[in-house]
Amino acid sequence: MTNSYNDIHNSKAIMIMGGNPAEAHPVSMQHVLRGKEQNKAPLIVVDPRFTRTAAHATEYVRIRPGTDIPFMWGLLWHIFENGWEDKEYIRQRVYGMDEIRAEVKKWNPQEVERVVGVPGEQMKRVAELMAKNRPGTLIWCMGVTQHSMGTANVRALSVFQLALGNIGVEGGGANIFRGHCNVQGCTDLGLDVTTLPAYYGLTEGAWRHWSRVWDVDYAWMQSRFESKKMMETKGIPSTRWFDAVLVDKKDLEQNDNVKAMFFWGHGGNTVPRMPEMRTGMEKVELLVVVDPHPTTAAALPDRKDGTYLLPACTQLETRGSRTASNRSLQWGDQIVKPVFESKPDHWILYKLAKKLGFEKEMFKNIKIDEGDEPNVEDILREINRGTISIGYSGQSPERLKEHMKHQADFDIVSLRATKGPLKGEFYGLPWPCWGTPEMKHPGTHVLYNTHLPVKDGGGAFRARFGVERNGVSLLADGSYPKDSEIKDGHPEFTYGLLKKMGWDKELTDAERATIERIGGNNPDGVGWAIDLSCGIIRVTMAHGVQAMGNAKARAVAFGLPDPVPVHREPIYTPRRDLVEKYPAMADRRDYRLPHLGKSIQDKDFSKDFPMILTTGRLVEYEGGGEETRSNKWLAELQQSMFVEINPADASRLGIKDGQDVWVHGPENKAKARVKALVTQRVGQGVVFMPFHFSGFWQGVDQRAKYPPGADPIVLGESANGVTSYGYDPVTHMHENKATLCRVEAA
Ligand SMILES: Nc1nc2c(c(=O)[nH]1)N[C@H]1C(S)=C(S)[C@@H](COP(=O)(O)OP(=O)(O)OC[C@H]3O[C@@H](n4cnc5c(=O)[nH]c(N)nc54)[C@H](O)[C@@H]3O)O[C@H]1N2
Ligand SMILES: Nc1nc2c(c(=O)[nH]1)N[C@H]1C(S)=C(S)[C@@H](COP(=O)(O)OP(=O)(O)OC[C@H]3O[C@@H](n4cnc5c(=O)[nH]c(N)nc54)[C@H](O)[C@@H]3O)O[C@H]1N2
Ligand SMILES: [Mo]
Repeated sequence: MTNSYNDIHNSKAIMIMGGNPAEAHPVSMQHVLRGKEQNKAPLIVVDPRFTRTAAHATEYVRIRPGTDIPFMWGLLWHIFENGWEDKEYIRQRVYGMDEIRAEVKKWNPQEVERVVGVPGEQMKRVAELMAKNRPGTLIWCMGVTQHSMGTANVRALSVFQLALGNIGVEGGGANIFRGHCNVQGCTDLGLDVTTLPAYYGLTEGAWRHWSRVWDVDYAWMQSRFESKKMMETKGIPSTRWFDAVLVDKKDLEQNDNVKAMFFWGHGGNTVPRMPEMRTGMEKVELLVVVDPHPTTAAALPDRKDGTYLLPACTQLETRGSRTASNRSLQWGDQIVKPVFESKPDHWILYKLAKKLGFEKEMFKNIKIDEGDEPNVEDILREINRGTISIGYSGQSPERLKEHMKHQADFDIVSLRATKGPLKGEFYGLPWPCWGTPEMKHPGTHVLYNTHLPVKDGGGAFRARFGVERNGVSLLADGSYPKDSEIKDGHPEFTYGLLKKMGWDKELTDAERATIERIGGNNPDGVGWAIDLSCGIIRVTMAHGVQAMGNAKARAVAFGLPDPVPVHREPIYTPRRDLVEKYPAMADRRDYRLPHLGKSIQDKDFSKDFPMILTTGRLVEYEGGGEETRSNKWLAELQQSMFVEINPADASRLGIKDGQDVWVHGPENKAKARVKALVTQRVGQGVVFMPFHFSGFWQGVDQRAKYPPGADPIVLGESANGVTSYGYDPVTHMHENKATLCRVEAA
């Protein structure tokens, strides 16, 4: 998220794509409504379903699931035709827009209508609304990302905002509403199997950096792995763990199949292909659930031995920092003592490390408090020491606690403290909060904002991808953060570059000593992001310069599949007429596993499974629903699992509202028995299921399987019992927003 919820108060136009904040982010929705009302901002909602959010829209656009790229290019077609793009912004700050133009040319109004289903007039109206009401924000959520083309989708939406010059300004932004409390913090700190914390990657350099932060020997760290190669190989994402249990060993890029699985705060009914996951759960030798609830792991597989439930307590029963959607941190206090014998996650982790014999290394610089609990302040201090790359380094426990104490001093729109001891700082010190806590950087409310000096929360696009490509400069052209002494683009800073600028003399002796220790025989090569002293950041910032460079944003992401995002039909599509022109990606391998695309799309499933199935959220329940379905007040509000179906489809299939139906999926004889909700909310040919239910399996109640007294109040069939294969080639995010199914009266 480049801006914040609060900053939407500044937006002159608001477009929400594949997000239903009225249900999934009801508090944030209040900020959207403020922006809409105060600025008379058009609110455009792009969704295959007429959602509760769409009910607030000034313009609702119904698209076919899985057609976000052609929709985006269709808008840009009008913008380029009319010269509405921000030409100077593109010239100074964007790389590759001409290649985008060439692709966009193909998406004339006729082709957009054929593929997306939106008439040309509406496309033109929406394009004009966004072009003529600037700055505008583009908000998106899972309707855009949970696709076999998720990464390309996200890039197309970002390109749209770049074309309008909407990135790096208040009221603009690419604002992605995140999911759980602290999901942003989890992503930042290592949940992602492709990287060590703070996006350093998995290279030797990254491991050496973190070994220095953790104060352990790199050689010792390496000895923990089977080989250096495996140490630097991406892991297996939770979307596909059971494939690593089930596939033939020869298809795996690791020694052996997975034999043990930890569900650590994972619902289990939240990944597609549950029939296969169930087999995986039955096949592993060890299954451990670390959760306040027994989860779907209790209800689904038939297994007795080698199964453990470690009772974790919730965030309300422990303390520590959490990171919000807009990159800001808050300090949370313990609200209640852990109930029963449950324990905080870091306690469980410490005990586990102890059993495995590496707790001394793992908790070397973290005090173990009374009751064997690792000190959470020390944990954040360790995070601060290492996460220099994203400026997660300045938010010390002490600073965060001050922010909580002085909440009343912060302005609700600018997020700045306007009075009191924290005057000038942004609430929660949203990252990047550059350098050490002592440097007192105020945090960054709006990313890439050249209107502010770097030391006050300003910035520019980073120079992460080199300085030129095929003879074309990747550096910014005449655009720079306010007060910068370098009035042009520049590469990332190293100690060597600092010397060239003659600024190295401004380092303290201690900072220089740290850099030289890290650099060994090549101190000039030490980059700003591994400089544990943060001296390079401190000195460049004093010159108004951003240490991570000043480059153009890449509209063309060379190095990724489809550097220019192109439309590809979902791998399960009813539109056979489009498959040849817009094929899925060829089968490939990644994340240690085979990855199918084209070979599935080549088979026509649409005769037996003619309806598009999409899935998502209800306001009453959260995620897999184990917690919320166990809450009697919420459980009362949604008592049965259902499928939304259009009245025309329902009448054709002889289905009445409230009646039981079978929803059949295209793989593994998947099926679920649910109630029909006949509604205009979905268009013809599209059905929707919420994914919060569990505890029924293919029509059979599994309640007896839960440990006594631990069964949720409401049980129901899982949508993911029906959803199918499909993974984004970059992230392996699962496709759960566009697959096929067949609905029949039960
Ligand atoms: N009450 C509640 N709130 C939650 C959660 C919860 O479980 N319950 N979960 C939290 C989490 S983890 C997250 S990630 C967020 C998610 O929040 P959202 O992404 O807003 O929620 P979803 O309902 O999954 O999907 C949003 C919309 O995408 C639409 N959609 C489906 N396919 C497409 C498509 O191809 N293109 C487009 N443009 N739209 C499409 C769906 O119709 C749906 O209305 O919510 C968070 N908030
Ligand atoms: N079909 C379909 N599938 C989806 C989606 C969809 O839109 N459609 N959305 C996807 C998305 S965006 C997400 S984020 C995932 C969510 O998938 P999950 O993360 O698997 O779902 P949750 O139910 O939120 O899981 C959280 C679990 O953590 C437990 N828990 C709560 N607090 C704590 C704690 O402090 N410590 C520990 N150890 N456990 C705790 C809860 O009891 C719960 O069992 O689902 C994904 N799956
Ligand atoms: Mo999520």
